Amino acid sequence: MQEETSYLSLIFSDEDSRPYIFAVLAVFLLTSAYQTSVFYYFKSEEIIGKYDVPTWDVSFESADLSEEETQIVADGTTASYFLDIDDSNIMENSYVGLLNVVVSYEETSGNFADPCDFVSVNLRPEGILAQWDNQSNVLSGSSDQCTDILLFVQIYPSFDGSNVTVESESIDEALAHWSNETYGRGELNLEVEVNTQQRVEGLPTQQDTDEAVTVSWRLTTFMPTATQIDEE
Ligand SMILES: [Ca+2]
Repeated sequence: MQEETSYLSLIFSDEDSRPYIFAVLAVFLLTSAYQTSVFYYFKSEEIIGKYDVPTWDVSFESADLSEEETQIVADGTTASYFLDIDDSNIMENSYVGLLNVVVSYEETSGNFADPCDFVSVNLRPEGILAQWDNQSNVLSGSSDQCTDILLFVQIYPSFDGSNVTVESESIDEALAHWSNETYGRGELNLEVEVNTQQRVEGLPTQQDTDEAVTVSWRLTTFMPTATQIDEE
């Protein structure tokens, strides 16, 4: 250390070598300044590029709307069950995502060993704007075992409750795809047909003339929110 200091002071004190040293220093400083500016130029380009279109995490707060209706459906007839969906049952800033329906019944004739009736259901693909052609839909079904019949309709395009990532300039733009009120508003019509089955046909004591069928509608609505994802 002592040697180095004396060596440097020797150089600096040498009048002849001073200009040379300053020239080398100047070149060094200029070079590093250039490199720094180049680095920051491209780096800033990269930063601007990254934040040019922000990325958003869109999440959904779901709320289920349930309605239940029981009708006594006579043998050999079809009954209609209706579900009205409008501003009175959809919360503000909420949209209609999915519909699940459970149709249930049991043997209620009271007759000994009376087999379950044959119940078939059909949700008419009309009345509301929905993804009626979606492959996940189950619009009809039947049972003769007193088991539940499950139906499903995809109403809002690509909504399944999971978060999605979108790139857009603003929060409004990020939510634009998830803010369409026209989906799911209107009236649905589920047709339920009952055909009773009896243990012994024609016996007055074994008459089974109707069945109580319960339709449970469960409508999944959602409220979307978007949060900007800050990338490091
Ligand atoms: Ca029966």
